[in-house]
Amino acid sequence: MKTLLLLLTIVILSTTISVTARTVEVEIHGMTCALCVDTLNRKFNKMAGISKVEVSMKMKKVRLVTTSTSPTIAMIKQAVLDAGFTPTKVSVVSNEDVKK
Ligand SMILES: [Cu+2]
Repeated sequence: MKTLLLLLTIVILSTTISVTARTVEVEIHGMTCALCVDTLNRKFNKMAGISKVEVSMKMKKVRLVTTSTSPTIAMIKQAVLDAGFTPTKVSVVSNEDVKK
């Protein structure tokens, strides 16, 4: 009985994890105009595991909603570099269910 309960807990927990989304904020250096915003938008919209992209020129930030594990922080940083910008800070702001 105890084992069953434990198993059930694990199943419930893993289900929760699989639907979990992560919000990542990237501070960007070198973003100056609408074209930069567009470039970053297109770059991240092409990446697997990203469900939402918000680029703020005013805040010089990109906010991404991703799956809990992919893409990795390193991949996100590399994507920013590939787009021609410098990621000054990458932070995971939340790791919870997406409210849509
Ligand atoms: Cu620009």
